Formats: sequence, C-alpha cells, structure tokens
Amino acid sequence: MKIRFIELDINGDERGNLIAIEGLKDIPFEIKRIYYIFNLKRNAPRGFHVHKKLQQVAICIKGSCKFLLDNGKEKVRDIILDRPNKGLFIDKMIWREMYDFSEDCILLVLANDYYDENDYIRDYGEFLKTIKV
Ligand code: T46
Repeated sequence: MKIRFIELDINGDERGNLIAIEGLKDIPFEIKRIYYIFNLKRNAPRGFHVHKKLQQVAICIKGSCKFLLDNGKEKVRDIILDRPNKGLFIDKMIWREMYDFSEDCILLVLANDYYDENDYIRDYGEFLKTIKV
C-alpha cells in the first residue's frame, strides 16, 4: 500500500517559521473542517475506524505520534509524524490507528467534510465485509 506524505513549505526567517495550507493547492481537497487532538497519553491509542467517504490530512504540529494504515489487504505500521511540515494523506476506506503519542503531541487534522458519525465504520469485521462487496 502506498503511503502518501505531503511536504509543506516552511516560510522561515529570523523571527521563526510559518506554514500555510491552502485547500486544493497544498492538499488535494477543499478544507471543510479542522480539528486537533492534544493532551494525549502514550498508552491510549485512538482511531480504530474507517471513513466511508471522508478524506483527511493529519499533521503532527508539535511532538510526535505514529499511525497504522490498513486498506483491508495490507497494513503499514509505525508511520511516524514528527514535524509540522509533514502531512499524511488518509483516504476514505482506510482503517487508521494512532498511538505512541509524545507528551507534547498536538495532532492537527484537515478534513474535506463536516463531522458525521454515519460516515464511520468502527468495527473491523464490518470494514472487511464492506470492501469485499
Ligand atoms: C479520524 C482520526 C484521525 C466531534 O464531535 N467532531 C469531530 O469533528 C470529531 C473528529 C470528533 N467529534 C467527537 C466524537 C467523539 O465523541 O469527539 C469525540 C472523539 O472522537 P473519536 O473517538 O472519533 O476520536 P479519534 O481520535 O479516535 O478519531 C479522530 C476522528 O474522529 C477521525 O475522523 O480519522 O481522529
């Protein structure tokens, strides 16, 4: 399974750094929602679902964490996000797990649609059944 990283440009000068993210330019969709996950525990993994339609880009803007991505046929473990200019594209129908959060981790996620609990499949067996249909 191909893992798609998105390298973001850093605008840096003697004052510090700035990263801008523009929908359909820096990432492959229009951004409809942004959320961030923080105050995390290393031993409290998250995710464990797929989205039927939603596409997202995850960026660890502070600290680090790891992702597992799984298309139902192949799993890629220990994908490290550890810098604010490295995005991970997560397509629809990809099972994701996040773990090994550093204490200072802030995970920013850009999404191409609004929050909709009906878009989630949170059961791994149901995910496998869905992709086999
Ligand atoms: C994903 C991974 C990377 C909302 O009310 N609005 C929102 O936009 C989101 C994302 C969540 N919520 C509520 C739903 C739950 O009651 O926040 C609570 C925690 O959500 P969840 O358990 O789904 O969080 P994670 O970290 O397991 O998953 C999240 C996203 O939900 C998911 O889309 O791909 O981050």
